[in-house]
Amino acid sequence: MNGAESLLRTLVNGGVNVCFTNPGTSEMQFVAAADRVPGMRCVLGLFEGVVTGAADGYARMANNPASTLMHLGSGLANGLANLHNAMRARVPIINIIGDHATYHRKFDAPLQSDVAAYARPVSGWIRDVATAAEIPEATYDAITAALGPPGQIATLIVPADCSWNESEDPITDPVLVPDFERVSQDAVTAAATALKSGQPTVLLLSGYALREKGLELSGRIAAATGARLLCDTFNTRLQRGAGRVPVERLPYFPERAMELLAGTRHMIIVGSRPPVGFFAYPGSPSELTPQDCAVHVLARPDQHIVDALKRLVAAVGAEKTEPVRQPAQRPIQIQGPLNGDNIALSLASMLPEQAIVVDESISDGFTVLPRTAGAPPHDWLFITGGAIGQGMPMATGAAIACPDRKVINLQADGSAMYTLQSLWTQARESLDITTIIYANRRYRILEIEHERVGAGAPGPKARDMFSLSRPNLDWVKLSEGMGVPARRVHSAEAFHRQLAAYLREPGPNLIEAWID
Ligand SMILES: Cc1ncc(C[n+]2csc(CCOP(=O)(O)OP(=O)(O)O)c2C)c(N)n1
Repeated sequence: MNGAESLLRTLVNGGVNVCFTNPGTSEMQFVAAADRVPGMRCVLGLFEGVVTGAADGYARMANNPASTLMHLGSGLANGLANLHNAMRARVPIINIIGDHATYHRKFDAPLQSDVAAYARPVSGWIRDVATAAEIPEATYDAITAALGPPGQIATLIVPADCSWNESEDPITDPVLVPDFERVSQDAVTAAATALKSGQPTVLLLSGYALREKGLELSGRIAAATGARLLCDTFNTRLQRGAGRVPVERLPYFPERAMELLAGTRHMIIVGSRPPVGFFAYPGSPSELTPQDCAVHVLARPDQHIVDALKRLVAAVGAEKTEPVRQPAQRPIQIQGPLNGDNIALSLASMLPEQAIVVDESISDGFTVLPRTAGAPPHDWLFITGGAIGQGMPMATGAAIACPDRKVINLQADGSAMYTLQSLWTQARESLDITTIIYANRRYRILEIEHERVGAGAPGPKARDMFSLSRPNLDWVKLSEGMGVPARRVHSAEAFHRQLAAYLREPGPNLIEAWID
């Protein structure tokens, strides 16, 4: 068996069953092995940003890593922005990067590059294999490394000769999921003391604290002690909706976040970090925690968050306390201009139970979270690292992880243009995704930021750099050109009707919401 086949079989034996691919010549042995090895679903993406973003979306929903297959340094470099987002989301991914044959590297052929150097900033683990024989063990180690804790990107660089040379048998041992470290009793006691102090206290939640179990425990603590529940602005996965424990999100703009935190005397960090501004602005601080607020770290992201919360529930005597739950609420009247808020209301009125919402709505989505709070239970995926072009790939990966759930991609048009090839993969794989394009035809957030950084009102050149008109993008044609049915709508009523129709049908489909 050659190295590529042993690699593929070790992945499948280790429970890695999906590979998002964009192969080249140095990955041909892997491609050939896919035809011999059952159990690996290979999903082609037509740009590496699609491949890596899809692997992120998959991991968030499957709680298991997908693999990617990319072509040398250039292929990996194309996928880096979404690997950055995935790294910030702390999800597991196994990158398989083909490289030139070991003996070919010294000739500096055109595609020669320092693959490890491209991989380093986003990878928690890298191995550049030197022989075919070491491939099975390196692959097994990559799976273990990716699983964390809490979850990280493992990059395996595979020279072409290591792929085609005779290798060892694939590893069949079960993958040992790493244990998450339990937090110290001191950390639990310090948090409990703060909560019992009677002073204004916030629990800042992230990671697994935002899944149902973590929220339930946090809700008990909050109800028993009067503490407030907050979460980061951009989260890997937030489980929310009617009947679940609601959590307030830290606002994006630092001054709003500081207003929300004003008066807080204790901040208990649960899988998060003390909050900082997304950007710095002239004259405003980077750190958002009030100066007289004590910060207590209950659990770091790599520690056992749910166990820490359980122990904190016990320490504050909240075992029998009922948390406050989100009441069910559906808006009924939607009319007027087509804008972000009306789209939010429409969505809230018909969001299907167990929907997965992939949110890259940027400036038109400011009200969508509060509006949908009382919809039936659903999952919300955010763009975690601020690198735009994540929404469409992430929706693609989430739909592959959860074929029985409706995926709704709230998608700003400028960000959509980075990775719109995702639509083709969605069509080819028959994924049940409804994409809502907020066609405001500009980089609206940058118009806002231009003022906020103190540069004043944008002049003609600046406005031109924020405009997506001249020509306008035709999302119906773009979408249909990649096999995804689409409709353009100009009013809130028409949007509402179209969304209802598309949510009834299996996707993929796309609505271009023309926002004036
Ligand atoms: C990879 C990457 N490139 C560039 C940016 C800078 N950037 C942030 S928002 C934005 C424009 C977003 O426009 P759009 O998606 O249309 O949303 P809108 O602002 O109109 O709501 C840009 C270019 C970024 N965050 N990430």
